[in-house]
Amino acid sequence: MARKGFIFDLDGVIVDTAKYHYFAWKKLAEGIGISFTEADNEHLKGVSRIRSLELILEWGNKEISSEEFNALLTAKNDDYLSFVNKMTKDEVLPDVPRVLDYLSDMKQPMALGSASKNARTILDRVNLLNRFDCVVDGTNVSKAKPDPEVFLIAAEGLHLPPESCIVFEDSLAGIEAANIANMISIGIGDANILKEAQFVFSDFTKISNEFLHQLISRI
Ligand code: B16
Ligand code: MG
Repeated sequence: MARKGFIFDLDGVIVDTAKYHYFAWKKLAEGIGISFTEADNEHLKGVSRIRSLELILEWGNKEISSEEFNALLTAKNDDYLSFVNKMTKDEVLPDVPRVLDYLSDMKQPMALGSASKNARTILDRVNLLNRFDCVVDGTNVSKAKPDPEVFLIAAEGLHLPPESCIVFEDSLAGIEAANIANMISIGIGDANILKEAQFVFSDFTKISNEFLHQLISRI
């Protein structure tokens, strides 16, 4: 059986932590007089914590000192973690466990490739930390998606060339990163948004074991 590297994004692919980011960013933004909607939150998916705050300040036309900037980042993350710390394995998105089990049975290497600095904490909360051969997160990368760095480090960690890797991503920037890395990009979400992905599925319930088998077998 061929070996392929299966790389999973975290937020929006394995769990839906976007809602917790939304609650925490909304509290922060409104606390400094900037309105913040769910539509605004969409633009922060896959974007690093620092860049997210820069964007919120740009949208609100607000300038703050670097001390205040850092204090706000800490407060946001504390809020976010208060939600994360209550997560259970029931929050793993539908059919993710079935896909991980199938790929394990097929002896396929698996990695996590996320922008989040909290990725290990979240995986631990939902009992999935030991399912990945390699975890690359916001603590390992210096360049944000669409830069392919996160996925290239994951491929290296799996000891596979990028062309043998397959990426599951919910963000446009992540799909771009996978394409630039020369990996197969699989969008999880809306096909009208994730236009650049090679394949798009609304969620993992639509991804059959037969399809996974074809990915493993293709040259
Ligand atoms: P943290 P992903 C991303 O996760 C989120 O989509 C994005 O909203 C968040 O700002 C980013 O992680 C950083 O997260 O504040 O926990 O370091 O989709 O790359 O798994
Ligand atoms: Mg994501």
